[in-house]
Order: sequence, then structure tokens, then C-alpha cells
Amino acid sequence: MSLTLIIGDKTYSSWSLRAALALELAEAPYSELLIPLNRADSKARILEHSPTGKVPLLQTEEGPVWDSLAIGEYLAESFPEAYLWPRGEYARAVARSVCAEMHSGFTALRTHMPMDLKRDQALAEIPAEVQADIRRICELWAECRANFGQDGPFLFGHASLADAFFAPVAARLRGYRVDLPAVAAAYVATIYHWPAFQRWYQAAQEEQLG
Ligand SMILES: N[C@@H](CCC(=O)N[C@@H](CS)C(=O)NCC(=O)O)C(=O)O
Repeated sequence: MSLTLIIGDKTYSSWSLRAALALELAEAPYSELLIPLNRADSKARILEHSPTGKVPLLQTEEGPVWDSLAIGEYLAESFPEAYLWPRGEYARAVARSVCAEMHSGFTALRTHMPMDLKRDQALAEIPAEVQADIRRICELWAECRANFGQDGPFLFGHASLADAFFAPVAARLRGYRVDLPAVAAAYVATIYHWPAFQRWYQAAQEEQLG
């Protein structure tokens, strides 16, 4: 199977990171095409591949898949032996729920704390709506860890798409130096110890930005 993942800057592109982690979970060989964002020609270059003008996009032998959640589902179906979703119907339903919640929510966090893997500095003040997002995220992580996390340190024990979706959130919380309850702090550490995340993070540190 020939797969190409089209991504934005590794430092900034949180949605691209999710798709790359999904590919790592699937252990699927793929090539990468990086289109730097926020440049005069970024939109035009992305539009050559993606109908939405956004990244990530996974180019498959059958055609493009142009959304991170759809990419995750496509890989879960294409590589069933990799168990990108947790085992157990209810665990899978909860994992899909938390991914969907991330995919369509936490707008305040995304607006006020954009992912920047080179950042190590707190905001002067965390707006109330961002604090509410962070509270909900910590609650959600604690529930997943307590109810499904027996077999490992990830949200559902073993690494799954839920971790791919929340890794950029963990990176924001660390990069903006947010104080966290113990369970959430331990989960952020788990993400930073995840070799798949470390590879992307390291590449981001070496990335030359325009
Ligand atoms: N819902 C999309 C969101 C994709 C998205 O917003 N990507 C951002 C980069 S992280 C982008 O392409 N921005 C460029 C632009 O909007 O011009 C997904 O899950 O893949």
C-alpha cells in the first residue's frame, strides 16, 4: 500500500501531528510531503492536493483522505491488526467520543494556546474559557485513565487514536507551562515519552521556520 501524508510545519500543525501519530500506530510505511504554512504560496500549494486547502491529507492508492479523523478511521480499517482503537465495544465508543470531542471542541484552548513545539513559556493570564477547556480535558483524561487505563500509561492503556488526538493538547499544556492535577501531569509525561511523539518533536526542534 502506497501512502503519502501531506502535512504542515511540525512545530505548528497540530492536526498533521495527529495523522502522523495514527500512521505510526498503524506501523504503516509512508512518505511525507511538508508544505510550510503561513507563507504566500501555502494555500495554493495545499490546494494542489486538498479540496479544503487544509492539511493533513493522506494520499492513498484509491484517492485522498482529507481530515485527521477520517485518516484515523481509514488506517484503523486498513490495519486492523494494529488496534488503533481500543479493544472492547464500550472502550471504543468512549475513545471515539473523546476524539470527536477534541475534533469539534476546545476552541478556546486552540485559539489562545496554538500548538508551538518550540515554546516553553506561560501565558501572562489564562482566559476563563481556556481554563474551562483545560478543566474538561483533565476530567476526561482522568476518567479514561481510571476506567480503561489498566494495561498501560495511555488513555486506554495501550496507545490508541485517542492519544494521537490528545498529544497536541499535551504539548500545548507543557509548552504553555500549565499547572495540572497529578493524573493529567502524568499523562503529559506519557506523551513526551512516546517514541512516535518524540520523533515528531525532535524534527520540530530542528525545523527551520520561514
Ligand atoms: N478538521 C481538519 C482540520 C485541519 C486544519 O485546520 N489544518 C490546519 C493546519 S493544523 C490548516 O491546514 N491550516 C491552513 C489553512 O487553514 O490555510 C482535520 O481534522 O484534518
